[in-house]
Amino acid sequence: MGSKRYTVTAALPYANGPIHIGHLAGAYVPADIFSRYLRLCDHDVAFICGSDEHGAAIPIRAKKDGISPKEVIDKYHLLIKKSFSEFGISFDNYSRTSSKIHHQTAQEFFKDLNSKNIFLEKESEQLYDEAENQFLADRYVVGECPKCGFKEAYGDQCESCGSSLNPTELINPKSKLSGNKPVFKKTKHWFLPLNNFESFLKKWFLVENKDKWKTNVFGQVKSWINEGLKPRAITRDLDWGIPVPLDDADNKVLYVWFDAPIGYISATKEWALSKNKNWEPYWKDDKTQLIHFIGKDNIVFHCIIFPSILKATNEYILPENVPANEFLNLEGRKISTSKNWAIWLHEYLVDFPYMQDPLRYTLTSNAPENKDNDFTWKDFQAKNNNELVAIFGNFVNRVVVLTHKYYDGNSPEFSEINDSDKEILREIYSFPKIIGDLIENYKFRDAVNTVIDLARTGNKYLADEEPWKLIKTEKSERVKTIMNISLQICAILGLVCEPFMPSTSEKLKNILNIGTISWNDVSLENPINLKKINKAELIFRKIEDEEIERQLQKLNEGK
Ligand code: B3M
Ligand code: ZN
Repeated sequence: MGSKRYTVTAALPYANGPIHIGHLAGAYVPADIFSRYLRLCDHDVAFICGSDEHGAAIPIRAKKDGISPKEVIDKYHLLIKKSFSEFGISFDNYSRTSSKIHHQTAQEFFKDLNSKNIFLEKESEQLYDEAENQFLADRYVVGECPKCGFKEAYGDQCESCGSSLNPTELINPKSKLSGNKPVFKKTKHWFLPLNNFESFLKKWFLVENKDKWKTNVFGQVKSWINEGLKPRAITRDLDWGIPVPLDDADNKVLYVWFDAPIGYISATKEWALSKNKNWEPYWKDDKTQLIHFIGKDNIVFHCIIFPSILKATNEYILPENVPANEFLNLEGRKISTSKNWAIWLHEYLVDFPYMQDPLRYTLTSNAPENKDNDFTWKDFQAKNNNELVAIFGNFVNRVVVLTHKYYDGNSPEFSEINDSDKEILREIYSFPKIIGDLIENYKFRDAVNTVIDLARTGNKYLADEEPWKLIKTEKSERVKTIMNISLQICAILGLVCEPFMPSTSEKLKNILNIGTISWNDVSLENPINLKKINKAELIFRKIEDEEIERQLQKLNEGK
């Protein structure tokens, strides 16, 4: 089919620390489910991500660790890339913004918009740290939020109320470098006059596509637009970042939030180059669907600022959707890197080898789709033991073991079929469509819970039909029908669990001796026919209390 082209992006993580479960639940797991599903529908997909290596976060981290910014990004880029790949996040390209292709792409964007007179060039008084001889933008300065009073708000954003700020709006600002009170000093910057984009944004976001956005996304953007949009500086006085490509811009770099989203484009170019493809349709063909997966703190950048930049080029497409998630808490508390209150992906992968899928499953079935949600280790254990092991794994295991016992592993042919069989067949073949529709509507929780419902349906069918009793009677012929249908349920499970639990799907398909199946090729009219199946193998294992206690202890001790 290959009917549609999709460019799917997941927020570029800052290369100043490892990935934790909050990141995974917010953007990467849903983006991966979505991309894997689209590929199974034979669509043309570019699933794009990479490390965000600019911005104040990097040099601040470097200073803290006593290493260079370059050492910081190299260390974390590799760690993040490796852990994503081990976790089964199926990026087509995981790039980085320190790459040459990205510097060039971001500079060309700036030059293009500058030549179109989109920007405003303005001198203004900015905060300056005299001891460090440095202007204080973004994360270099903290102070009281003028909106909510939070004491540790950053120069660009208050993490407590989510407001976007200018450093000069902070009450009692303090330099992050020296701790000193900054002075004002004049400097020139380039601004994106968001006020000029107000009518475009109102029409495009608030009217034309009104019903497409998730309510949490719509609400945030609407209140932003209605508060009135102001010009926003897109350059910085910093020595870490992409140089502003103009002669009169010495020692100035592009604002990290100007260059980072362009990173999606550079990463697409890099990928296309490696595949001998043309990158442009992925960003310029209006039949392409561009979808940004992000956490809620990135909403304004993806729904207001980046679309304004794209619009200003007059060439690029706008996002079809931005299905942002809310936050995931951990054991009732906000995840915090500095307090080490987190579950780090690279550590999880060591502590729970070959157990990617139970974490992917838990993060999805408990995803913070519409409101903040809580991850607890007990819940993780319960979901694994009571749902994956007891429902999904148990069903598959019973079917495979019985098929070997009764038919030497051959999927039995059957001749008779009754009304309840017909009913169950109709039901099970409706699952791919139902689950696919939920995924297409970004309802990943409902989608994965429906996968478990299919396994439940299978268990109920077996329990109702009791083939283990019939096999000993004159009705043993009927067992062929029951086992054949049960095997078909297993095969559909192998297909529909793939986006959520790719390793499980692979194991299951190996047991059933089937290859890749296209999502839309499976139907009542075109049922899956199995032949000889392989021996049962464990697809899920129970998680013991001690394993959970060890993790809780590790968390509470801060390691
Ligand atoms: N680097 C991630 C964050 O805010 C930020 C996203 C960039 S997406 C273009 O945590
Ligand atoms: Zn605030």
